[in-house]
Amino acid sequence: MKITKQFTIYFFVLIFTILACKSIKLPVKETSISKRPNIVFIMADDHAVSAISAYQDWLAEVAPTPNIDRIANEGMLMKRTFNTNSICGPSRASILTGKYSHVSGFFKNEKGGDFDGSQMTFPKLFQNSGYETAVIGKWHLGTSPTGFDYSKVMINWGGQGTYFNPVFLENGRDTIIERKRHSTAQVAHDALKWLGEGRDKQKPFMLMYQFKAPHRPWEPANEFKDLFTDGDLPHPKNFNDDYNGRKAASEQWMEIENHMNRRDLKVRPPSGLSKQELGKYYSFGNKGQFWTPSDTLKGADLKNWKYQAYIKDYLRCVAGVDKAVGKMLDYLKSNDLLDNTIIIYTSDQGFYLGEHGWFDKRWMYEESFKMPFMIRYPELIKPKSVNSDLLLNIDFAPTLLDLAGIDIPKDMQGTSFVPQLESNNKSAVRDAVYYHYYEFPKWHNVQPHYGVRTSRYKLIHYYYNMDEWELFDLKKDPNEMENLYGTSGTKKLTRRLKNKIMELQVQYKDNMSLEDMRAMTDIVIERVYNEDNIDTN
Ligand code: SGN
Ligand code: CA
Repeated sequence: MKITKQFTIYFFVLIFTILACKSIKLPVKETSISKRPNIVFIMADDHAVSAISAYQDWLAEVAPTPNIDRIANEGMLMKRTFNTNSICGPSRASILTGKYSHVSGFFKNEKGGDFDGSQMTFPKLFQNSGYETAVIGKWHLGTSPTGFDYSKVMINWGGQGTYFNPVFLENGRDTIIERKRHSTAQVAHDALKWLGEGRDKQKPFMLMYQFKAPHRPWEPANEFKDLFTDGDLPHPKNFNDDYNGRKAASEQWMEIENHMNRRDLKVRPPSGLSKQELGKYYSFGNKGQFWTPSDTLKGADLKNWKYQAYIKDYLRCVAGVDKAVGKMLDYLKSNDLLDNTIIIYTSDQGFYLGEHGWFDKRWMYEESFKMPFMIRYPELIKPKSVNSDLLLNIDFAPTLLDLAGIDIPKDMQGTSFVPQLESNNKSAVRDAVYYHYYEFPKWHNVQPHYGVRTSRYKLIHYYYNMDEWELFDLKKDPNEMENLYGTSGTKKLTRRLKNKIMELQVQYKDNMSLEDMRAMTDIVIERVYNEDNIDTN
C-alpha cells in the first residue's frame, strides 16, 4: 500500500493527540461533564471515626471494617470532616441543602418540625440535569423525600426506623412493613434491587444508600451475635472523666455508667406487660435510675459491664453495615460500574464510644463533631490518598454537584472540595470551621452551644441557661480534658478565636442575638411521624 502524504499527517496528528490527552489532565469539570459519573452516597447513622479501621484509631485492630476501608484504600480518606450540628435530621438537612441548620430550617430533631422539602437540594439538581435519583433507608426528616425518582425510607419509631420489622414509606405513598430481614440487610437488598431492575439504565444515577445502624439501641442481626465473645474490648483513654473545668459536660445525661436504659442493655422484660408498661420498663435508666444484673456487680465493674454490652452490640451493627457496603462494591464491580461511579462513605455525625464516659453525640468535642468521610473515584483520586483539610457536611452538596459538572447554586453555604481530591493540591478550603447545636434538654441534656475550630484550637460558648466558655489546645490535649479558657497566656488567642466566631457568624448569617438563639431551642413544632399516625393496613 502506498502511504500518502495526507495519511502521514493524519497519523502524526493522531499520535500527538493521544499523547497529549494522556499527559495533560483536563480540568475536572470538563472530564466529569463528559463522563457523567454515577454516585453512590453511603451514609450510616452515628458511625464514629474510631469504629472504622481505615482511620487506624484505637478500635481498628479489634473491629476491622475491611469493606468500608476499601473505599479509602482505593480512594481518599478525609481526616477532618466535621458537621455543622451534630444530630441526625439537622445534619442530613445540611447535607441535602449545603446550608447550616438555621438556614435549612431543620435545626433540631425533637419538636422542631419537619424538613421543608420544597427547598432546593442537591438530589433535585441531579434529577433536573438528567440523573436518575433514589434514596433508600434512613431519612428521618419527616416530610417524604423530594427530588428522587425512587424513595423507600423508614418511618416508624418517630421516623428513625427500627432494626427489626422496620416500616418503610415507598415513593411517598405506600407503607410497607419488612419482616423478613434486619434493617441493614433490607436496605442493602432494596438498593441492589433498584440498581438492578428499578432504575432507567439510559441515565446516570445518584443513589443515597443510608443505614439506621449503628444507631441506638444497637440491635445487630443474628449472624453477628457471636462476634467479640472472647473477653473484654479496650476502653478509650478518657473513659473515666471527672468533667473538671467543664460545667456543661458535668451536667449531661449520656453517661454509660448512669444513663443507659434496660433496652440498651438488652434486659428481658417480664411477660404480660402492656405496651405502656413495656415502654416504661425499657426506658428505666434514662434518668439515672440504678440497675445492675446482679447484686455483686457495682461501681467500676458495673460500668465496664455496661460498656462491654454497649460497645459489642455497636460494633456488631457496624459489622452489618460493613457487609452491606461490601455487597454494594461487589455489585458495582460485577456490573462494570465500579470505576465510573463515585463512591462515598460517611455518617450523619460521629459518636462517643466511651470517650468522656459517654454514648450519644451532640457536642462540639471531636468524637461527635467529626464525621467519617472517604471517597473513591479513580478517574480523579489516587489510591491511598489522605486529606486533612477542615471540611464540613455543607460541602458535600457543592462537591457532588461539581464532580458531576452541575452548577452550584450561589446560596449554598458550603464549598466544593473537588480541588482537594487531587492529592497534589495545597490550597486550604478554609482556616476554621463553625458549629452550632440547639436541641435541649431532650435527650441528653446537652447545652446549646456554638463554637469555632481551627487546625489546632477550639473555642466553645454554652449560652442557653449558662454562660460558659471552653478553650482547648487540640495538639497538647486531643481528648479535650483541660479547659484553658481564662488561664494565663490565652488572652490573645481567645480574642482571635472570638473574632473568628463573629466573622463566621456574619458569613453564615448566624449573627443573631442570644435571645433569638434560645428561642430556636424553645420552639415546639410536632413532627409528622409518631407511632400512632402510621397506617400499615
Ligand atoms: C433517640 C435516642 C436518643 C438519641 C436520639 C437522636 N433515644 O431519641 O438517645 O440521642 O434518638 O438520635 S432512644 O431511646 O429512642 O433510642 S438521632 O441520630 O436520630 O439524631
Ligand atoms: Ca445520627
